[in-house]
Amino acid sequence: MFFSSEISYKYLGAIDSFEQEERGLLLKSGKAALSITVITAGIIRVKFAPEGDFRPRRSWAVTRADQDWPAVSFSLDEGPEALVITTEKLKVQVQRDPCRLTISDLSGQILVEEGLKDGLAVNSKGGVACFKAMPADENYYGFGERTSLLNKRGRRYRNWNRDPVDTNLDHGPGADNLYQSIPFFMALRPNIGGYGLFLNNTYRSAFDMDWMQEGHYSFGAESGDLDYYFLYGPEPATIVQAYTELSGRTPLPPRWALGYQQCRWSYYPESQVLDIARQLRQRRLPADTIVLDIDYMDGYRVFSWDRTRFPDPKEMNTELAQQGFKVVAIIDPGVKFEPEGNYKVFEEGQSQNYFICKPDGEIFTGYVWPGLSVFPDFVKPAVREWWGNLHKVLLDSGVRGIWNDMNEPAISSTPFGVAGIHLDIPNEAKQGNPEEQANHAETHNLYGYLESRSTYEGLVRLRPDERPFVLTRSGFAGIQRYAAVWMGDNSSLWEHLEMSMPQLCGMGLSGVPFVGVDIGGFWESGSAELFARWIELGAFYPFSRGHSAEGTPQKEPWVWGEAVEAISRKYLELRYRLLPYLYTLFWEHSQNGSPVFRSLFYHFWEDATTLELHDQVLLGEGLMLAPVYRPGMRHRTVYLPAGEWYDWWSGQSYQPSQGQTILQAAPLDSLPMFVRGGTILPLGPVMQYSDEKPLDRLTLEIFPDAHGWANGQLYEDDGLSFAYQQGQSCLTRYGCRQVEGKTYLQARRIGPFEPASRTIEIRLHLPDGSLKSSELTVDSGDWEAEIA
Ligand code: MIG
Repeated sequence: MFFSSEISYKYLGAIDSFEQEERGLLLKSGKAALSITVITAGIIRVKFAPEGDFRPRRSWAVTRADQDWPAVSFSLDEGPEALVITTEKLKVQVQRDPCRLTISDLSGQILVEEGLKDGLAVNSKGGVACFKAMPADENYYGFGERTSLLNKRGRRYRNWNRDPVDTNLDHGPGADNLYQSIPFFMALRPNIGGYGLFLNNTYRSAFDMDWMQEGHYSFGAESGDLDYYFLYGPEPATIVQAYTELSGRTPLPPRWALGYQQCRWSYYPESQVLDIARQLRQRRLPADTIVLDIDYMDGYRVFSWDRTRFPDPKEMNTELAQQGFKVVAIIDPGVKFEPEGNYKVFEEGQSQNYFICKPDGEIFTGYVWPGLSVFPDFVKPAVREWWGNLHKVLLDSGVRGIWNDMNEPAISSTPFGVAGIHLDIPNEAKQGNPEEQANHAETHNLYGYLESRSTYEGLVRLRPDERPFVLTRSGFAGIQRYAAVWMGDNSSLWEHLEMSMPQLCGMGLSGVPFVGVDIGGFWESGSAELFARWIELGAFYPFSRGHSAEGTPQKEPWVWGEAVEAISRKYLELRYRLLPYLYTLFWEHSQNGSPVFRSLFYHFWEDATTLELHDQVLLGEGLMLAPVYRPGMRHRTVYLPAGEWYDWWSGQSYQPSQGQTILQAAPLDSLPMFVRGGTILPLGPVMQYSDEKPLDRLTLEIFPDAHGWANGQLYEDDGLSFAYQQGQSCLTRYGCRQVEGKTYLQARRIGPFEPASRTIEIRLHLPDGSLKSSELTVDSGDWEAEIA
């Protein structure tokens, strides 16, 4: 481990005694305790406490409690050399002397084993760590929010949330920890598949994926138990499904949040906000959201409006709503320290003891946008409730969603603008209710997570009929339950456009589907060509938002000239046409944890070429994007895994029997896109905003596989309320079959929700490049048609 060179390791040695428990084994070695818990046939939890006492489960825990999982059967075999637990999927062997854990599948294939021959090693400095063997052909993915390419073998990463303030450099491929910590990764080997590993520890922790090239990887934390879950695949989808059963999934967002969002630091005063909205509509650039950055506030006081810049927020928001816009406003956690100022948020929080105090009991202060500020302790349930309720002012004025920034938290030792250093809340500062005895060291990584939880829960309380939209910069494992996440302050650099693919795919593999990066880049200047390429890809980000920094040139889609504006329109229109598909993918995530934006290996891991492929992505299972991310390039190679693929633009089909690389023309207005044979994509009409009108015309784009078959599905509900949780939704499955030279298309709907009446346009793409289209004037839910 690389926290400190002073750390040495000791080995656990022999097991002295053990007891069988309801879900597994409790073992003792000297004073140390080790427990092995069978969570499901494919999920094993390993906990190790060097001093023998396991930490109590925390009230804010990001994972499901052991007893909340259904009962599971396993057998225990007590051999002279080893104890062996066998589940329906796995064998967990615990060697007695020295203690070594080996997990294999039922065929005997070893999946993971200790990395040191002397067995389980533990950090001797109060921290915990362990080492695992690293097969030469194993690759590692996920790790939450990271820069660089897909595969993290050979890298080492800390988990400690921070705002990387040296922006460009800190966002480069060598960057270490950023705003989010998700101590989860997936290990994958060609032909064998793999497993996920979640380190369930909120302290500062790290993964060292064999930086020293010694043939093992290690992970550990500065304090707390060594507590990890092994999640068996073998395929990526099963691993992500298991991990999101453990850490939770993203509930359906309001459908409008999947529309394009337009942001800048900052749009103000009111006239500028209205002008941006007007431009979007006049230029027919589809968009749902205008985002207000920090300058809408009065002196950066959270939950206030600057009444000079925004004399009547409610009127402005109503006017925007009439044009179909939803307003999202930023909220930072730092509350202006204003003992004399008559500032209600500060006064209430201080009188209730809601702000974090230093170990000596004095209130902790540091500088952020409002000047000297104090920081709510979101670990306390009462603080979360209070903070959540504060959003009433914003909701009352018509704000629809909340953007949580600076919540690592980012704090400076000096006023902004004066050179200073980043200030961390002291590790020993107490947090949470006294009985939990938590401190900042244990809860630092949860600051943004718990702020987002507070916001999410507050919005549900204040507006029980509307799903919240919360966006956050910082988070921890499980953040997907409460918020969408953007990757912070990138730059208008080609490298950052490229990196967005593996970065967002890594988040999806880490359980977080609703992700995006600032389209066009936040810092730096950029160029028309870069913006064009960026919006081509960004129009497909699950969270699709254009944003730019104060002091940089304007970066809206129309500032780059007519050609780029037309490209922006083309791709934003395509996003809006694809909303039925995109929304269905979010529903799929809520069912099985699958990412929306997927690396190719998610479905094609058995094809080893995909294991390093970072520059092509899948939107769902059916649609593959191969963007251009270098200046001057008008072609690119595209890797097509074995199967059938259709060029989205030309209809040309490819049937590689093994993976094949093609050279694809990609003029400036073209993002190479391919649809996998066997797919039916549901598309709607172009709209200027997501709820402009009901889906009155549904287009089914059918791309048959080699047998002439294809499948697709469409999930629908009211897009806004929680009625879907009471069953008010419907799922329509479409199946295309070829029988004796004839092609039939069938629709079957389940669920009581009734979509608006509509016509159906059927477009059957054939392998010879031809297209057969027909129309169905009434969509009755269940139907069957022959495609002539
Ligand atoms: O100190 O609110 O990442 O998106 O525009 C900078 C101003 C604070 C950082 C966010 C960025 C936002 C900016 N914020």
